[in-house]
Amino acid sequence: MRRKQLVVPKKLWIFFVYILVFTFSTINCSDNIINSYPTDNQNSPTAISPPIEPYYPIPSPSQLKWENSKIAMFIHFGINTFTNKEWGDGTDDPKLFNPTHLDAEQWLNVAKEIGFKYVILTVKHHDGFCLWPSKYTSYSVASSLYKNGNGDVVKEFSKACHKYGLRFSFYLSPWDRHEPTYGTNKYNQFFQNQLIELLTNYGKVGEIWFDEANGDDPNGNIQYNWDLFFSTIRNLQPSALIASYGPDIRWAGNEKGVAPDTNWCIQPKRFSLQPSYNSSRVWSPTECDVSIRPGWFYHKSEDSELKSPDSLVSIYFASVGRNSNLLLNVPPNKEGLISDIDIQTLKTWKNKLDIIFSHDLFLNQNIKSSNIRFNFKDYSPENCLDGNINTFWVTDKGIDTAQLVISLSEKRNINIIKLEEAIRYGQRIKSFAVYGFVNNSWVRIYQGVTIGRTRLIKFNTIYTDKIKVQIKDSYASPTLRTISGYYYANF
Ligand code: FUL
Repeated sequence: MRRKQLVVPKKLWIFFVYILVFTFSTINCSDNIINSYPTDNQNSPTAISPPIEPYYPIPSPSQLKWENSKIAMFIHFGINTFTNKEWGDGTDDPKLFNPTHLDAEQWLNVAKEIGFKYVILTVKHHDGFCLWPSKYTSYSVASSLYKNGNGDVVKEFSKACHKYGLRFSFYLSPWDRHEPTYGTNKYNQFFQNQLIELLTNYGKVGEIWFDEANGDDPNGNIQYNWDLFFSTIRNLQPSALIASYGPDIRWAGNEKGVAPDTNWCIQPKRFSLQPSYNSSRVWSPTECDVSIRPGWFYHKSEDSELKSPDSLVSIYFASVGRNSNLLLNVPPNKEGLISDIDIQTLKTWKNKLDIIFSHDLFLNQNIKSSNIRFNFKDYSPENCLDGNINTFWVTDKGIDTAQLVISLSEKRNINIIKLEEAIRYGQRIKSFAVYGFVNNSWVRIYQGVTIGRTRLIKFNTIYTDKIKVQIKDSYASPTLRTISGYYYANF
């Protein structure tokens, strides 16, 4: 009897090869995935695309969520609000603290409306006055006239944060000009006790901001037990991020809201708690703090000196647009409310940003790239133009340069381009340029080093239907999740 020969149809062969590629790429990544964050293609459109190998270090899930927040509100409020000072010396009478109409929901309402994703309150500034009734000092709301000493501003604030779905975060000054033990070893225990109160009584914490400022100790002789503080936070609030002086978020280095033009999240390891993946480098994104007013605390005399909405737009470009988060301070007044003038300024600023970014000229236009990982749709350049930050383009392994050309259905005025890497796989691009096709030739609009979560490029208006993004060099196959183009006439 003649045996029937098994004929495997071509489609089935392709399927076998696909399964093989998938299996090998998974095995290949497994080394890296040990001790790392889950970074495979969990958010990709289909579950079977081979995972992308991370380029370490990469953001933790909390850092990633934080970076995608982009903007946050800082709230400086305390005894200084009532003494008209910026730095109290710790001797002001706590009875001076008496906001007559304090309404944390008003603060959160404003924050929500503007689009801030987390809010950081100064629960204790350098003067040592606590906005919560700490058991460890009498220098707090408990000794004030506010609610006859029965108030707890941190409770009201945290409740409002949880209610409005914005991450409850706080600034706690290590420098304490009131506490008698300050400067001795005992102070570490005092600070630790206060930290535990804040970490255990107010629900989930998003970010904790430690300020390095100390006017009484300019050479930094005071020793804080940072290891103790950091490990306490990790134990009690594992997803909270420690910022400014801390392992998770880096201060941008000034109080003007401006990040360095070249801004890497990849940084030398500084704290033992930072996961470094067997290398000396860690993931450390920047946060740019700045106040809407000249001072950090409310002063009536500054009501006419608010930053203009236009200058806040420039600050947005110089912070968010340079791979950083923007932390904008809006201080409540003596009544305990954010003043109308601040709200109006914020609203006009938001309105301007909405107008600038409302119409993405590249959305779902035509795009071609010189390379696509496995030629898979899940990794195709169309993902950069789909308005979805979870989909992205990536090249084949070993391909570190590439070019992408966007063709618009018609010529347009363009003066802003937004680029974003899929940073959950690391910050990979280290040199890039952008060109516009004008008068039959490619004109260079911009060239730079880092992109990261967001790079905003502002340039003199060009009228074109073709834009080219050239990735000149990368640490690993480059990824991009967003390429957007805009036109704003009123710069
Ligand atoms: C500084 C402080 O001294 C200022 O008062 C303010 O809190 C700012 C955010 O940080 O170091």
